[in-house]
Amino acid sequence: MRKEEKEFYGKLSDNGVSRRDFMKFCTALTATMGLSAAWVPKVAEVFAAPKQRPPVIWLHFGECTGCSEATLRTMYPWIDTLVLDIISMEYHETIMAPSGHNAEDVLHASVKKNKGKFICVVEGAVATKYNGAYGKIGGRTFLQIANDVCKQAAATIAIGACATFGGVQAAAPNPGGYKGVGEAIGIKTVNIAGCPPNPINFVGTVVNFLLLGKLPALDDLGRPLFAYGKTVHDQCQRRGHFENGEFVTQFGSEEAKMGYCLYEMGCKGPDTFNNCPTAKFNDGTSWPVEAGHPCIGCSEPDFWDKMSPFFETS
Ligand code: FSX
Ligand code: SF4
Ligand code: F3S
Repeated sequence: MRKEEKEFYGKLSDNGVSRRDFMKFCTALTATMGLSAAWVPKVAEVFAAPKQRPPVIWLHFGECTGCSEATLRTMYPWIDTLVLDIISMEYHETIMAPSGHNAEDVLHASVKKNKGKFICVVEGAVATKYNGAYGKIGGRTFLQIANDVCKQAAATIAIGACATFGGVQAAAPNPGGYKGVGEAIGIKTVNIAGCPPNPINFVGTVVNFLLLGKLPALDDLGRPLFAYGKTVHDQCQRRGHFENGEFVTQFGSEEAKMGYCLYEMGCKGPDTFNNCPTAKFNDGTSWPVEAGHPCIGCSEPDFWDKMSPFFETS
């Protein structure tokens, strides 16, 4: 084992994380990325002995910060350390120390220094009507900031329903003309859809880039195929009940307790592409349907308008 790997495992164990826990995480991540088990040691190496630390500038526009929360906290308590070790987080309003003018200075300096080399992560939707007047930071509109920053990045990753397709801000009547960042400024983005998305799909995209030197293959909506290649319905543990015509028609009923299919309760799993049933949330604990709630289609464009009413069949 190389010196830096030894140090890495020492650091993990100081944080109460065993090598076994870490390998479990790498195995889950490798499987989610659609790679064979033979890749697990290589994936572990990306964290244990990072070869390059790409600069990342993380922007916030119209959103709830749930995507940052999901990425930095809930998956594994120590994921934030891992993620921050493999990238160089240059700017992120929620976790950086500077504020006000100092924060603005950090952003400008970092874009200048890393021009053409940094990965821009965008969280939140961009207001486009009235020259973007519905959303501003430090006197500049989201639209101006996105145009200035994203267009100088090596790649832009849109994280969450808001940054990818506009999210709740873009729901009718959408007075501010909110859009996903790609559509708002006319660039191609990698879209990690979901409200919030599963952090493992974001981490998988970054690790794919570090391991294979390229971004993952995408569907026609810009979503990585490894995560959004199949419908929720096709991977759902309740699918057998669907095929047998065994449905829940009331929450709290015997059928609900028996884990019957939630289609009659409005489940949008058949129209929704995401890996929730296999990747699950919170360290593989559960996902909406497993917890008894129908899928509301949160990884699909315009789901607030197109998938609602959420508790009725479409
Ligand atoms: Fe949007 Fe992120 Fe929904 Fe929130 O910030 S995807 S509102 S859960 O989390 O952008
Ligand atoms: Fe499909 Fe939803 Fe039924 Fe699962 S609960 S089988 S996703 S309709
Ligand atoms: Fe979203 Fe449906 Fe998964 S609501 S979190 S895509 S189960």
